[in-house]
Amino acid sequence: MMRLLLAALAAIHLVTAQRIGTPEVHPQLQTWKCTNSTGCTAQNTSVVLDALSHPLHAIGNSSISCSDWSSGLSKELCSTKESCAKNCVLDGADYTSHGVQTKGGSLILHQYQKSNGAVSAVSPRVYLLDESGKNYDMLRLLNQEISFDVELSSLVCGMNGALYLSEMLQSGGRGRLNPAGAEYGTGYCDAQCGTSPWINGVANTESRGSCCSEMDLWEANARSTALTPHACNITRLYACTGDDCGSNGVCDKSGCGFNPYALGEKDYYGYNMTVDTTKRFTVVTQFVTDDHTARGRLSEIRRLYVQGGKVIQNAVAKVSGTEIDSITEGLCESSAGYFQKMGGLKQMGNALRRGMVLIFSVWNDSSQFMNWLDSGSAGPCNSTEGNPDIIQAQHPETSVTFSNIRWGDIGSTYTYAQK
Ligand SMILES: *[C@@H]1O[C@H](CO)[C@@H](O)[C@H](O)[C@H]1NC(C)=O
Ligand SMILES: *[C@@H]1O[C@H](CO)[C@@H](O)[C@H](O)[C@H]1NC(C)=O
Ligand SMILES: *[C@@H]1O[C@H](CO)[C@@H](O)[C@H](O)[C@H]1NC(C)=O
Ligand SMILES: *[C@@H]1O[C@H](CO)[C@@H](O)[C@H](O)[C@H]1NC(C)=O
Ligand SMILES: *[C@@H]1O[C@H](CO)[C@@H](O)[C@H](O)[C@H]1NC(C)=O
Ligand SMILES: *[C@@H]1O[C@H](CO)[C@@H](O)[C@H](O)[C@H]1NC(C)=O
Ligand SMILES: CC(=O)N[C@H]1CO[C@H](CO)[C@@H](O)[C@@H]1O
Repeated sequence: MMRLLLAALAAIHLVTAQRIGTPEVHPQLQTWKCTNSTGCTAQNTSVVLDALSHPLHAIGNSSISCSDWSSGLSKELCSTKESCAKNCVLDGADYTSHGVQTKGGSLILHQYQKSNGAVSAVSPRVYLLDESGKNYDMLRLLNQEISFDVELSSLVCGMNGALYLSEMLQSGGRGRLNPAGAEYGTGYCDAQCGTSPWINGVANTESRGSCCSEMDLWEANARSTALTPHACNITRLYACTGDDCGSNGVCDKSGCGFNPYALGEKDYYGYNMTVDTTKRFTVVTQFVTDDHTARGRLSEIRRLYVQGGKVIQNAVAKVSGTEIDSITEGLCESSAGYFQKMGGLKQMGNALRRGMVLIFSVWNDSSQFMNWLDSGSAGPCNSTEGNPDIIQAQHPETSVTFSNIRWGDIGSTYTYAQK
């Protein structure tokens, strides 16, 4: 029965869809769901690398690539969506060689990989799958909180270890031209509306951008950190063209951010500071609504930390004479005009209510050296030390570890009341 079914499926793929080659083995990453009354329950979730980190090649010849990050789609094999689907096969990824390792509830991402003595940048980006391993886990965090531990002492100036949410499709856009779907990491989008060779796993022959609302829970290195919602006035992945993709388009690219240093609190976060980045700590983010239910309107994004068994309240900054320690309508009014135009916290809250995909990445920035995060008014780094060439030469071991990822009722995730 099974064999007949597989044969039938294979036959369908042959005529209609880009095929699945070698199987995918997802690294398990245990996460926890928590409630006030029952504590935290473990879940057998796993992670998947982005589709572009999977070998995608011509059928019958694995040395002919169908697309990659830099050069885009192969002109010969992928002139149309249909031909691309017919000519190409997607193989399972090798996680270790992409700098990704998990153990229990812990995920380590390395920026560089050494092979045969040569160091190369791998910049892994992975997505959280649900317990079936077939679809993304949809986190619905309105009137909830999420917490995780982070160890980022080796993330120097210019690096970014990120943990964030994007409103991707639960299936990764699985369909006739994309049988692989979330299982092979398809369907990425974010508020920068970037252009990738694929949109929802289908060849992006018109060079559109992939836009969707994005909630940056954590973009940080050992010197600087930012918490930033980015709203879009569309729901789920929207394939933009022209002005829609730009900074006056359907997404707010700058966001309504909270970076303690940028807000004047320069001794709060860093090596040996109030939040001491030489050691591991817990980051808690709470999505508070106006009526304290999941039907309400997102009114505040709160942050706190736990380190060495102590709860550390967020930095308190002065913005136009008012003390603030969270992201509120007031902060966004005064600092994030386009975020407001795209619907602001209310719109961000709608995406959190519908469900978003949890994303982990580590990356560097050869064009701006991550200055927007950690240099000038944003942080203590100088404007050139984030140059990836310097990082590669001096800190090839740079990495981030995320662990103990928990979400649920406000107040239920960071006491570690395990069931
Ligand atoms: C989770 O995985 C572990 C080890 O693979 C297994 O023992 C356990 O039964 C699984 N739990 C669930 C709920 O599937
Ligand atoms: C695969 O493609 C490469 C590069 O075009 C070529 O050198 C090689 O001969 C091909 N191999 C097979 C088995 O067709
Ligand atoms: C979203 O914003 C863009 C740019 O301001 C605008 O052109 C478009 O009409 C807006 N769409 C909706 C649904 O509000
Ligand atoms: C942090 O403090 C420890 C202990 O006092 C010290 O050994 C270390 O050099 C300090 N690190 C930095 C980067 O200042
Ligand atoms: C920036 O910092 C690096 C590392 O500390 C240092 O080598 C470099 O001279 C600094 N550059 C400037 C312009 O201050
Ligand atoms: C959970 O407990 C916190 C206080 O610790 C309270 O603020 C919150 O409303 C509770 N949530 C639920 C769903 O009971
Ligand atoms: C996105 C980006 O700029 N990545 C760079 C990271 O650093 C390596 C060198 O260490 C570059 O090759 C990448 O382009």
